[in-house]
Amino acid sequence: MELSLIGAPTDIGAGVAGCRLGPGALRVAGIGRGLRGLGCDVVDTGDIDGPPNPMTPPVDGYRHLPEVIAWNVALRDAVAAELASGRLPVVLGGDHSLAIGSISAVAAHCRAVGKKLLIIWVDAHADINTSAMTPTGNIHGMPVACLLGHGPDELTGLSDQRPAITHDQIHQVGLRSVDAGEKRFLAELGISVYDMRYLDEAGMRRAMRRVLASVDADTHLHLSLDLDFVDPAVAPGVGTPVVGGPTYREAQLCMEMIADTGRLGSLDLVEVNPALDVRNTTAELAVDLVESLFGKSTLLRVTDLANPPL
Ligand code: NNH
Ligand code: MN
Ligand code: MN
Ligand code: MN
Repeated sequence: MELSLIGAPTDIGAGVAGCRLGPGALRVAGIGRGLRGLGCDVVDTGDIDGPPNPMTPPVDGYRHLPEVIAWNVALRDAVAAELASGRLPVVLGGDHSLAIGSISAVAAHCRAVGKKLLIIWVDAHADINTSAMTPTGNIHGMPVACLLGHGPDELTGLSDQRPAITHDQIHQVGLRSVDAGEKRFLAELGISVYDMRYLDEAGMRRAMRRVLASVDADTHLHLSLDLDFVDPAVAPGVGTPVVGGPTYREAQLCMEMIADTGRLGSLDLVEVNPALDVRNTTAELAVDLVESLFGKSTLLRVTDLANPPL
């Protein structure tokens, strides 16, 4: 597996500063070393560039819109370049607004090479606000809406077509903090959501079996992993923690089941905020999860996609 790390050190989309330090923390936690240890060929392309965080209030429902656009154009181009050279991009965020640029590039690439894109959005939040419904103006709460065509032209138009993706190309897992407008919008659009209530009742395994049911040899899986997905007792270094999240092992199972498909094609690691962390716990957790995602397992495993374990 040939991977490229792409650092995107910004928090312009978040309400709390600090996840600009995420790429460095993930590198210190050993993301490159961990992946190389699994036999991956890893190139660290360094950090992309963009404007500083002006720390100004929202204007017309968006905080820092020009800066968010600039970072996402740069990231879209960096992700597109790695995909074009046949390498799997691993975006080291940065806040979750970066998924707009990342997934816009992935969606265009999939159309160019004839692959079916499926996005797994793993998060405590739905990130489907628009400027009309956002309670904060923070654009890290809006990337799903933008990718589906609801948002400013400069963000909805970053892929080869608008919208970049359709509602049936995304599954959301782990939600437990959804704003009032978002609840209506998720229902209206018919998005597939496995919220904490579902995970409590049916378990991570059943959720992931359903998420992955349509995956076949032509599928490109994109995982957008917001570290606030994991319970804050395990992942304290995030800007918007929400109690009642998955345990360490539930999060690992989610990663392991994605790994078993062998179809992971791109990855966002976002919302790690070292300024709020306890030592480097959350970046180290992210590295553990990524190792599972790229095949680390306790025992030797034979994956038979045609006959999955019951
Ligand atoms: N829903 C809130 C908002 O739009 C919080 C979003 N925060 C996140 N999303 N970290 O993943 O501001
Ligand atoms: Mn998010
Ligand atoms: Mn979140
Ligand atoms: Mn439908």
